[in-house]
This record gives sequence, structure tokens and C-alpha cells, in this order.
Amino acid sequence: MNTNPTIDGQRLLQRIAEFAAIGATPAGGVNRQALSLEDRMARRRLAELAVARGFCVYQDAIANLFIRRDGRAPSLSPVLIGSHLDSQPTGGRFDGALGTLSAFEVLESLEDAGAVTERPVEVACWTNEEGSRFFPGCMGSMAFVGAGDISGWQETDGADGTKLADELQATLTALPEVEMRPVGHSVAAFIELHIEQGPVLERANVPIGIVTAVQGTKWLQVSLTGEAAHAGTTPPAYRRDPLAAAVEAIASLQQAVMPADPSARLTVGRMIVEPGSINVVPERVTLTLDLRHPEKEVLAAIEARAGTECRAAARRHRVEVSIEKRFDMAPGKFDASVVEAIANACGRLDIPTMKMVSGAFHDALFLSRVAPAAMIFVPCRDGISHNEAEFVSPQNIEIGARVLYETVRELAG
Ligand code: HGY
Ligand code: MN
Ligand code: MN
Repeated sequence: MNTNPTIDGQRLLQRIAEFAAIGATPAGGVNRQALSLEDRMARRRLAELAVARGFCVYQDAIANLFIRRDGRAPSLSPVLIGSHLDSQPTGGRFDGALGTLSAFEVLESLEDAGAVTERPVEVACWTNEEGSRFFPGCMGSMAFVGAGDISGWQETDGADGTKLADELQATLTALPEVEMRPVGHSVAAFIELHIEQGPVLERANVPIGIVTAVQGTKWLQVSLTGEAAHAGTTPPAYRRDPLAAAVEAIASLQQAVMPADPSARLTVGRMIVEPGSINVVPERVTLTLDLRHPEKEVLAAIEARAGTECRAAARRHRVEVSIEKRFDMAPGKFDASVVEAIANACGRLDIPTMKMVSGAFHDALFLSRVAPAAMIFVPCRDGISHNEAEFVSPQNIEIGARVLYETVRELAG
């Protein structure tokens, strides 16, 4: 790999360490959930760094944060780069932060080099990519492309009992000096650098993945309501036990879906049992289903199967069932011209690459609805992510940021 000094790897590693301290968990990960105090602290730190470099900072009504470096022709739509800063409750230090901070490093390196780009270059920090605290995920990028309803989300209850409206307001007002802009603007291209969050690149020993597509995702929230009863005195025939129904439905789906199709993914990530007393037959169970598949029709069939199994189990146990769809992200392909620009950049840097499909959803998939978009993946150790042990080597961090920089230079002119 030739070493034309484009980005400052040491500075980037320091930034990543600095942001990993915001919401740091004892196990070495981060808990910086969307619109939380920690999220606000990270956004403020990024805004301060941006202002210190003379970049323009602005945000929109869903608290997407933008950092702009003007080009020769300010009226041209910008090349947008970036990712997210919010994390899972037990997240890693790199999911989202790597892409956001690498994008900022690209802006700083352009500034350090006194580079004059034809187009403006903007860093985007998308609100609530994870969706774990407030469903759905990708709220910021969905709103930006006109696929989300900010007013419809205001009453959303957080997993921690908070209301989205309050947390969003607190986040917007935490950066009073930042100019507000309308939601959504024209974008020449969007590139997102992100960790792969799976084992493919590491296993292939390839430093860069060029992402050509993202599989589809559906989130269902299933509520089963029976009748609280005494654990000791209530015989089976008198029970209307939602947990008995839930475990039967989950067992059926675990046996039917993934074993039949290696591309299918089905996850029950959260289950709440109420009242949750050892000697009370539960009254209500709420569980989440995260369904994924690269093909839209197959994903729809898995969703239908999930409904069938939940309703059949509910009937057997004489409990009510309601199924709410909380997120529906169709699979999508990225733009060939941006994929090619990333491949060209890797060619100039003499970096080996492989094309791949993302198993995780990303903001870039929504951006691809309004602008040519694609993603750059770097390997993460053992493919572990959404886990505090998430790790990316300093070398792979630098390679990823170099490729992002080279790609931006080509697309921004
Ligand atoms: O769940 C996802 O795919 C993303 O990493 N939040
Ligand atoms: Mn992410
Ligand atoms: Mn994530």
C-alpha cells in the first residue's frame, strides 16, 4: 500500500478513544443511547471540534447534526459522509463512532492539506440509528429522505420509560448555538464507513469491504395478554398463560425459519413478562422479533409465518395477541458509480478489497433512496459487534479512513 499521507491516523485514534470515554461502560464498551445525556455530550464535543476548525455546524428538527466544509462552488450539492454516534445499551466503541469520526478526520485532513474541493463536503451524524431505546432505527436518515414522520414519533415511549419528544427537545436545545436547517437537502453522493459487524472480512483477511447492498429488516412487537392467576391453585385448564404461548411460538419459529434458510435471521432480543412475580401466572408478555433477509418476498413470508405461529399459540392458550410492525426496511442495492469510486480509491492506494452485502442495516440504505450511496466496511475482531468487546485494529482504522478520504477526493472533485 503506498503511503501518501492523507489522513492523520494518530489524531483519529485519539478521537475514537476520546469519544469511547463518553458513555463508557466498565466492560470497555459504550452505553450512549439515542438522545440520551451521553449522546448529547458526544454531539456537543463533535460540534466544538468542528467550530474550532472553522467548519459550519447545523442540525435539523430530528437532531441530525451536520458539519460542512465549503468547496469552490458552494451552490453545488455536497458530498455527504458520516454515520451515527448513538450506541446499543451494551454497545462497542466503534459501531457508528468509527464512521462519524473518520468522516470528521477527512474534513480535518482536507483542511490541513488546504485542499480545495469542487463540491462542499459535509459530515452527517444521523439521529437514532440503533432504534434500541426508541423504535424504529434510522430515525434521522429516514426523516432526511422523507420516509419518516417526525411528528408521528413524538409520543414514542422509550425502553426506559421516557418520551421521545422530551429527549429530542433536550437534545436540540443542548446545542443552542447550532443553526437549525430544514430536514433534508440535496446530496451529490453519500459514503458511510462502518465496521462490518460480522466475520467475513477477517476470515478472508481482506482489509476493505465494498458494500453493494443491504438486506431487509422488519421489527415486530408482539403483545400476548392472558390472565394473572395463582401459581399454586390454578390447574392447566383454567390458565390463560401468555408466556406459555410465547415460548411455544418462539420455539416453532426457531425450528422453522433459520434451519430452513441460511440467509434468514430471526432474533427475539427483548421479552417483558408482567407482573413478573414468581408465584403469579403472567398476565402479559411483550416480545420483539427482528427479522432479516436479502430478498423482499422471502422476508415478507417470514413475517407472515411469525404472525401465524404467534396467533396459533395464542389460540391454544386462549390469550389475546396483537402484533405491531415497528420497523420495515426493504433490502436495497447501492449505486454502482459510488461502488466504483470506492474501488478506484482502493486501487490508487493499492488496498485489497472484496464486494459484499451488509447483514446489518445502515443509514446509507435510506440515503440511497435520494442520492447515489455506498459503504466501506473494515473488519472487526471475531466479527463481534453489538457487544462491549467490539474491536477494530488501529491499522484497519487507518486504512478505512484513507479509503474514505480518497473516495471523497474523487467524488468532491
Ligand atoms: O441492527 C442493525 O442492523 C444496526 O446495526 N443497528
Ligand atoms: Mn451502526
Ligand atoms: Mn449498531
